[in-house]
Amino acid sequence: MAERIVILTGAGISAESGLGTFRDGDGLWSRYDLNAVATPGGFARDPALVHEFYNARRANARAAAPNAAHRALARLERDWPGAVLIVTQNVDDLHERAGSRDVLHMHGELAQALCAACGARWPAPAAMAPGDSCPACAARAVRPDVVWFGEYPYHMDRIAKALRAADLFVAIGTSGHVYPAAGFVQEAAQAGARTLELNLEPSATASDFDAARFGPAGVIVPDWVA
Ligand code: BJW
Repeated sequence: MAERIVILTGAGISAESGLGTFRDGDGLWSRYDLNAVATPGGFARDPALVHEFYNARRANARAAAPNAAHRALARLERDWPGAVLIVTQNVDDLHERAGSRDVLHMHGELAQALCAACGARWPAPAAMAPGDSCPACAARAVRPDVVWFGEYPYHMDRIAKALRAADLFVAIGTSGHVYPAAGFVQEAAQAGARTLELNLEPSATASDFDAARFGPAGVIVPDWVA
């Protein structure tokens, strides 16, 4: 197939798997102060609170199962090998567990631990805690391997290249409030891609898309893939 499809996913695609979104009425940011749990400064001030936040989310993600939307995207990739790239802002591994292979986690992964001193990465234990030491360099600088506000998202070179080459850009279940991901629709459109939003309701960047379908991801994503 000549089509190259870049699919950006956000918390909304995992909502029907029971994982909370951030900015919906009952979302994580209604219960937690994002400055306390999702910034380098918050981690420096209270690492125990930040570990507690991510330990709980890691446990929830491990207990969750992929839903019909994750499975539909995995089917799309199987049907069009080499044509589909998923760029996810999500730190869960539900795309991979549904069978998707070409997945970039631009905001990191709950399943990984990162040493802020030497950059080593290893599978995160169920419960991380302040004072844990790095298995590679022994520094007590262990953190969740996630991208906080003010930090540089991962895989940006590969994402920029894919957006420039895309024929179709699809955003699924993301509010369009967090950059640089919220700017991808404009980057892809400027490079000539058609753009489609699949979301429960119009995002902050809805007017940038050529087309949209609204409803629960578990319904509208399989409908779109079919
Ligand atoms: C459903 C559904 C269902 C519900 N079916 N849909 C001023 C202007 C512009 C930018 C900035 C600025 N000031 C600061 C910045 C930069 C900052 C930023 O964007 N801030 C904004 C808040 C303004 N960004 C950064 O700091 C980033 N780094 C950076 O910019 O580096 C410099 C740089 C510049 C240029 C190029 C490259 C680099 C880093 C951002 C890191 C975000 N980190 C978090 C937490 C870490 C991971 C984690 O703990 O999980 O990532 S914040 C949080 O938001 C998380 C998410 O990945 C991210 C996006 O949220 P998402 O996925 O959109 O979720 P929600 O809840 O917002 O939306 C859910 C959607 O689903 C809604 O639309 C619902 O309707 C829908 N939905 N149920 C379908 N069943």
